[in-house]
Order: sequence, then structure tokens, then C-alpha cells
Amino acid sequence: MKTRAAIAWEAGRPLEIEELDLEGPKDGEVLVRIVTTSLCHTDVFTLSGQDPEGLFPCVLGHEGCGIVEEVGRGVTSVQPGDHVIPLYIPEDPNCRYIQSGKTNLCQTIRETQGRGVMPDGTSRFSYKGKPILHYMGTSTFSEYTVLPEISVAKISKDAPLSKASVMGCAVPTGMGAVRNTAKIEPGSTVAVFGLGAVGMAVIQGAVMNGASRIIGVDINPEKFLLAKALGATECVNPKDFEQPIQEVLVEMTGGGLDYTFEAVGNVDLMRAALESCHKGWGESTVIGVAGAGQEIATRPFQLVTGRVWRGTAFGGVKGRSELPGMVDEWMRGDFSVDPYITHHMNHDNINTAFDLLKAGKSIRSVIHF
Ligand code: NAD
Ligand code: DAO
Ligand code: ZN
Repeated sequence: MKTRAAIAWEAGRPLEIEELDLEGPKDGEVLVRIVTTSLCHTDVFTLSGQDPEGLFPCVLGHEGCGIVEEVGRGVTSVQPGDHVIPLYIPEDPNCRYIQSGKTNLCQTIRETQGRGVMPDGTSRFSYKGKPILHYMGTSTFSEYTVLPEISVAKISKDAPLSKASVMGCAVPTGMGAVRNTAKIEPGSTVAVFGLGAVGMAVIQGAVMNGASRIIGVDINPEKFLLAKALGATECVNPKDFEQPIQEVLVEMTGGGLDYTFEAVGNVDLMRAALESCHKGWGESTVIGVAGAGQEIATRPFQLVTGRVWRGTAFGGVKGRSELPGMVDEWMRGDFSVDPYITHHMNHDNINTAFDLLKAGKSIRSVIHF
């Protein structure tokens, strides 16, 4: 079949909309019609060329939602008509990592997904006979995409697909970082570095877990209004201070925070987030994805004196067994996704979504097919 897709031909070049050939689902695979996709900073990062795993040409996009159109042989858990969210971290109940109960990092298709191909080692996308690679196992910047069955989460049909794309990455990542990874207790003090969609979801998660104080940190003060509307008790701009931001935060909080989160992808901020934690018990969670070859550093004494450094992917959420429940929480009104969605646009204008995110003018642009 044919599909209209935004192709990333090479790093640093705007996407181009082309009609691609798409092979139907093979055994254990699912064809999904993407209804909406949204743009996450990770797509921008990969297109920039800084992603060590970035491969071109490919169809980017990992934050989307859609409807199952067709299933391959052996698929039992979804059927045509089901509403689904593509998962860049699959969930295979037979995976040793999943069976450990300790992680959401399913490894079943890790190697092929990392090479931009389906589990049989080939791509379903091609252009004039030449393969175009998949991205993060999802490639949601295409009207139709093919995914392994273990890479789709079936969600309630009550959830509007005009907005549900943000449940494909930003919301579960930020909320999950707070609730699954850091597991913050009621009354905790929290700081979040980076007030994009992921940082905003950290704020929402912190509010839901009963944090007593939530400090948003960003160099773009235009983000502060929304952060406060979502529940940040204060916002600070590191540019307003001469001292390092960790010193400012430690002073503001009389010794440091119980929990901090880095949602930018900047290794210096990761250090600042760790060093903003309270001696003896503060815990910092790295969410942001740093550029190829970058390293984090701190004085080991920071850890010796009780601070903890950890990281999270997709907020530790197991996509098939836990994401549908988060969608239900949204449907029950426990939280809203509306604040994340600052722009809507059609697929032909997808490069505008990149421009807006890079300029700090959007939280999430939802792209409609
Ligand atoms: P975004 O671009 O929307 O937001 C980033 C924010 O950081 C912006 O508000 C920007 O002004 C701010 N910022 C930039 N430099 C800063 C600095 N020096 N100090 C303070 N603030 C600064 O990005 P997003 O989509 O919210 O993603 C955030 C990060 O999380 C990215 O690195 C992305 O790749 C990563 N991410 C990780 C996961 C995961 O599973 N671990 C999932 C999704 C996204
Ligand atoms: O299992 O080794 C692994 C990696 C799984 C993918 C983790 C990706 C999470 C971070 C990338 C940001 C996603 C938008
Ligand atoms: Zn993402």
C-alpha cells in the first residue's frame, strides 16, 4: 500500500512529505492508521544529528495514536478497529527483563529496533524501491505504520485520538518519573529542570503525589505561567542569578530538595539537579537525553553523603499493561492533557512543529493526518 510520510533524509535537513510504499503486517505485526502524532524533543534531537543511534533515511515520530487497520498472522491481543498507542519501549511478557518485575526496558526487539528495522531484519517502508528505516520502532510521522504486536498498547475508545498522542511519550514519561521511578511521598519538595512537556508532566505527577513544594527551573520565562497553572509553587530562571543554580536552590529550600528531575538533556544541569538535592536523602532522576559522547560528572562525595542519582525511560511505565490505565486516569479526570497541546497543525506543516519547539514557542504541537 501507499502511505504519506514525513521523511528525514539526513541529519539537519527539514522533513519532506513523500508517498512511500508500505508493506503490510507480517506475522506478529500490526498495521496502524495514525490519527495524530505530536512532536517530542527527542525527534528534534535525532534530526539534529546528535543522537548516537540516529539512522537515516528514516520516518521519525514516536508520540502518536491511531487505529488498528489490519493484523498479521498470530496476532491475538488487538484487532482492526482497536484504538492504540505505539510504544517505543515494547512489552513482551516473555522477556526476561519484563519478567524481573524490576524494569520496563523490554529487550525482545531491542537489537532490530535499534537498527531501524522490524524484528525480521527488514523495513516495511520504501521509496522507489529503496528501504526507508523505521524510528524507535514507531515511525508515527506516517499516515500508516507497521508495528510489532508487542509495541502497541490498546486504549479506551473514550479517549479522543485528537489529543491522545501526548500519552505516547511526554505524559507517561514525566508522570512516571515521579510516580514509578522516584516514587515521591506526599509532602516532598521537588524541583524540575526544564519546563517542556516532559517537565510539565513531572509537575502534574508531583501534584498528584501530594508534593508540598514544586520549583520549576527554566531559562525561558515564557514557560512559567503554564508551570504555575499546573501546580509549580515557584519558578526560577538560572539567568537571574550569579551563583550556580544548585546553590540558589539549596539556599531557597534550607538544605536542598527531596527530589529533583532533569528534563532538558544538558549534562551540566544534570549535575546541578543532583547537587540541588538534600544531603542524606535527596534523589535526582535524569529524564533528558544528552548528546552523543557527553558524560555526567559530580564529586563522588555528593553520593557518599547520601544523594542518589537515577534515570528513567518512558517513566518506567510498562506500555501494554500500565499505559491503558493511565489513559483511564485521564478519562476519569484525574489529570488533563489539554495544557500540553499548544498547537494543532496538519501533516504537511510538520516542519513548523520543529521550528516552534526549537524556538521554545510550543509545548506540544499535535499533527493531524
Ligand atoms: P522541550 O524542548 O519541550 O523542553 C525543554 C525545556 O528545557 C525548554 O523549556 C527549555 O527552555 C529548557 N531548557 C533548555 N536549556 C535549559 C537550561 N540550560 N536550563 C534550564 N532549562 C533549559 O523538551 P521535552 O520534549 O519536554 O523533552 C525534554 C527532554 O526529555 C529531552 O532531552 C528529551 O529528549 C527527553 N525525553 C526523555 C524521555 C525518556 O524516556 N527519558 C522521554 C521523552 C523525552
Ligand atoms: O533498552 O536499551 C534499551 C533502550 C530502550 C529505549 C529507551 C529510550 C528512552 C529514552 C529516549 C527518549 C524517548 C523519547
Ligand atoms: Zn518523546
